[in-house]
Amino acid sequence: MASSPADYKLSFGLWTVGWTARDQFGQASRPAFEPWDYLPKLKEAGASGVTFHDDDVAPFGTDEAEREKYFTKFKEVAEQVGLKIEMVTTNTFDHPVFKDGGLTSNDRSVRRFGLRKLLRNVDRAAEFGAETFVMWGGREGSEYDNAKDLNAAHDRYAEGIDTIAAYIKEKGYDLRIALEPKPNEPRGDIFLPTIGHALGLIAKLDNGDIVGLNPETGHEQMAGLNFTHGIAQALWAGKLFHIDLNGQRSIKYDQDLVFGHGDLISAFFTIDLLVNGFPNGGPKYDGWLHFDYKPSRTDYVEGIWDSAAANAEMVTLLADKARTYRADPEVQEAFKSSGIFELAQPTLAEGESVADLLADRSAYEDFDVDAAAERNYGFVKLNQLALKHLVG
Ligand code: GLT
Ligand code: MN
Ligand code: MN
Ligand code: MN
Repeated sequence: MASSPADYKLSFGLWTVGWTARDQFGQASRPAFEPWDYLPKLKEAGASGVTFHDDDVAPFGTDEAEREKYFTKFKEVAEQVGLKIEMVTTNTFDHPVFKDGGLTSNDRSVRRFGLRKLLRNVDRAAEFGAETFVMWGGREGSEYDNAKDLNAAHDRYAEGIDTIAAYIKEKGYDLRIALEPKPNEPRGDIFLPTIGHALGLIAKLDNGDIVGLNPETGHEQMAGLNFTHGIAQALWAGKLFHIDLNGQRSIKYDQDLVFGHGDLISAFFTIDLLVNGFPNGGPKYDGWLHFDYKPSRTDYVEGIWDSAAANAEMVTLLADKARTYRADPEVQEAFKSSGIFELAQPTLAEGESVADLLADRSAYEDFDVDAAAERNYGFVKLNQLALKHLVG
């Protein structure tokens, strides 16, 4: 039976449907509405969760009393509509004060201001019951390699994240941090450009146990990388805390298309992994499927809701196909002959030592390399089966 959006934990950033389509070359092509005005339609589009930056709800610089009114109203409407605020993130990129970064600016007073803005929003996230606190450091980086002491920059980035993580623990908040990598745009080069770079930094943190990742489809693809492989490594490391699904066509500016409207085959395997898990079991994602896309500038208000619904529909369509693909006996047979299950078998036998391996003549001296080289792995056949399920 066909699944429906209600079968998944789908959520949207308020800044996605709320984007008025102002870009580098042109003014807004759509009107802006009040933050809470988007919520009923998001629900209708298939969402059960919503996320926001502090400044999406109350504009930067709004005075304290006014600010609280905005947040109270937003929370009230979200509750009425039945949308969970599952993640909260902080805008440390829009205001020109952050032009050289929020946590890695060369200007120490800016870093202290950035940290305060982030900590204030951690309190908000906890108050609103969010599970995840996303940190996308879009302005952390440079255009010129001599613009920063790169060692100090990494020290400051780690210091900032560790300070926030320690604060979460000290307050006893049930909240985890998810770092979002991106290779470039708006900075010429952004720190933590890929999933792998972020995992490397997390491993050095004092409070890295509550720090993981929020990978975005298009951001890895902007770097020419394989998104499914990336989230697989994050899962393997126990660090896939959240995910930003969208579409991107090759290495170019950040397109933020509807999920599946970029590399469709990759989107299929992404959903296959997220919904079905690894073929041999192992860590499985059970978090939110969060869309971080932009309704195209050529669409007007109606198009916001067409595209929001398209994201949700892509997940249901791909998930249904991924399930029948896995359940297909022919696919399972192909998995078997391609060695998919064999890979789960440890290379050394249980209790076998390196000395045992070295003494095993069948592993080397008597190993028939020519016969092994003639193995037909059948990966093309297997892939064709997947594509038959995808387009069939
Ligand atoms: C911004 C960015 C996104 C991030 C958001 C979270 S902000 O829109 O382009 O990829 O997920 O800060
Ligand atoms: Mn993006
Ligand atoms: Mn994103
Ligand atoms: Mn984006």
